Amino acid sequence: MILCLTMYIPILFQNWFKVENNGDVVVTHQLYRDVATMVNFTVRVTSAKTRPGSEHFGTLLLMIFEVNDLPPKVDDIEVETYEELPPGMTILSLEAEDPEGGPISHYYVQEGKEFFSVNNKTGEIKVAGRLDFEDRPMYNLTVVAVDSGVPQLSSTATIMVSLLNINDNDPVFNQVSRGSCYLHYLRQWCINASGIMM
Ligand SMILES: [Ca+2]
Ligand SMILES: [Ca+2]
Ligand SMILES: [Ca+2]
Repeated sequence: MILCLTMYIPILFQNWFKVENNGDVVVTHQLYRDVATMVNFTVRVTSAKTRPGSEHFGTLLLMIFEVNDLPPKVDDIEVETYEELPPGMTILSLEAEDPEGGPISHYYVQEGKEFFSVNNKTGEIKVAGRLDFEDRPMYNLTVVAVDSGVPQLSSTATIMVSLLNINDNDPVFNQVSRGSCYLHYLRQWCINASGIMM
C-alpha cells in the first residue's frame, strides 16, 4: 500500500520546522521554550489506492524540553556587622536567580564554614563561630548557589565581612614595666615638710 503523508504545521511554527517528502520533521530554527513548550502537527494520511476522500488524521505532538545552559546569577557582597554576635544570628540573605526561571536548588558554604553557615534553602547567612574583632576584623566567605536544571549548574559569590568593633574589653595595665615607670616617676617629685608633692 502506498501512503501519502501530509503534515500541517501551525503558522507560528512554520519557520521552526519543515517536513521532508519522506515524512521526517526537521528543525530549521532555534526553538524557544518561552514561546511554546509543545507543538501540535496535524497529520493527514491517504493511500494512493484508496478512493478520493478516504483519509485519516492524527496528531504529532512535539515536546520542547528546557536545556540548562545558564548558571544562577548571584552578586558578590561586602557587608559590615558587629563583632561577638551570637551563633545563629543572620547577617544577610543571598539572592541568587536562575536566568532560565527555575528555582535555586540549594546553597552551601565553600570557604569560611568555621565562622559562617548558610541556610541551604533560603540563602540566609548566619554566624557559626566566634567573630572577634580583636582577633580578626575581616573574613572572606564563599557561598555556592546551585540551580535546579539538568545537569545542575552553580555560581559562587564572595562575601567580604568587615567586623565593627564594640567595647567588649576592660582596660588593663601593662603590669611590671608600667608599675616600675610609676615608681621611677614618683621619685622625681619633691615632697615638702607637710608631705605634699611639689
Ligand atoms: Ca539554569
Ligand atoms: Ca572582641
Ligand atoms: Ca572590641
